[in-house]
Amino acid sequence: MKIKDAYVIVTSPGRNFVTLKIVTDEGVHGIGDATLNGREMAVVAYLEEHVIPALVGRDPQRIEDTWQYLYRGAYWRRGPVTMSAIAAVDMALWDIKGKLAGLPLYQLLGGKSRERVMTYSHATGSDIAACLDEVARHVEQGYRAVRVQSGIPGIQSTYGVAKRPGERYEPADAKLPAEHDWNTARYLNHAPKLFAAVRERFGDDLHVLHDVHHRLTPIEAARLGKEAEPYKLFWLEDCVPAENQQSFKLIRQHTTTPLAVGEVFNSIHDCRELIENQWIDYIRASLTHAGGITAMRRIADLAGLYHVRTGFHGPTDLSPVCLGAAVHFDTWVPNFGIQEHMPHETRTDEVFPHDYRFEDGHFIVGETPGHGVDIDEKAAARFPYQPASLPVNRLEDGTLWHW
Ligand code: CS2
Ligand code: MG
Repeated sequence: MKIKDAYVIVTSPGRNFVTLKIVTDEGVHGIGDATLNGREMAVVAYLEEHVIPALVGRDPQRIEDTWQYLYRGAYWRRGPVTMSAIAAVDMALWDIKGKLAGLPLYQLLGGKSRERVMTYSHATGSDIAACLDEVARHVEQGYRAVRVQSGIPGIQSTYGVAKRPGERYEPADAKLPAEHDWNTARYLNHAPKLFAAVRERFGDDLHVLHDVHHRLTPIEAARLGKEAEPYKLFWLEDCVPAENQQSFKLIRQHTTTPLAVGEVFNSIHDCRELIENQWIDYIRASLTHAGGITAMRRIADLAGLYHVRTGFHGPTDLSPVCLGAAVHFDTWVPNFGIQEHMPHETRTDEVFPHDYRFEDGHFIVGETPGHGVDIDEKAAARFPYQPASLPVNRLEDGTLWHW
């Protein structure tokens, strides 16, 4: 069997998605997600210029060899563009392997470790009261775990909070980034009040999560972790930028608040020290950005040795293809923690028909062979690419900060 054809489909049903489709000479096809939010066309070029020419003619069943060929064979290793491209190939080949075997992906990985996959979603509000109402709405929908973010007095634009209810918090339709403002002192004074209010209204049973989005220094993160302890967070996410993995050592020495990190990671090397030193509790890398199922399995196995559990990134800027594959992975992985779930728009779901289901705060995996997600190319063609940028962040004096 040989790969006969491979091509990239870019579609924007609400936001941009990059999908790789691989077709075999026996007519079986598989798809993979290659979406890198705000840098979509760089991955398209990488796939079209460097990956697809190497795929045509290869045996689609040799997933491991193809992964190594694309990783080692490029000489230039790692990086989000390369690893998203490799991930898309990997996901599509696992999809094909499942179809050839007549088995859903979770069966190929080792079968079910659980019946359903716990998810968390986002409650955001312009202030604490509005955020609490959003938490209530999510609890009514069945969520057992909710991420809470609220506007901060004195800061105009806060991470995770849309300008108006129902809008996205990440402006996605401009070539140049929007500029946000940031003030660490105001944030640090505000965040514990939000956690206290959530616990007071919803009691102890709800899992409460919070995303700092890389804004703090290690000692500031340590202070927040300590002050959050009475409110028993499920996790504190991305409390510092993690290029310097040692930062987490300092935070860990000061607080028992569980720490999650990794949505911008693209390889096992980005998280090795964090995991081996048990400085974190949840690893958040995604199948799309960290090299696919083949690579993520190694990260999860390493994490398992050190009591670190998975908490995959699942924002709307990853396509249903990534989410579908993640639900299979989550159903199998022994050291599963939680799965992020930001519901896709209806038009996105229409472009990507899938068989995973959301029920009572959990995902239920489907039984379709492969990862169970396809692309309707006619529907995709109705939504052309829209250049889009993530925001940047500045301090009050104009210094560029982390967004
Ligand atoms: C966020 C993301 O889901 C999360 O935890 O941090 O929404 C993130 O801002 C986007 O995925 C950026 O592309
Ligand atoms: Mg995040």
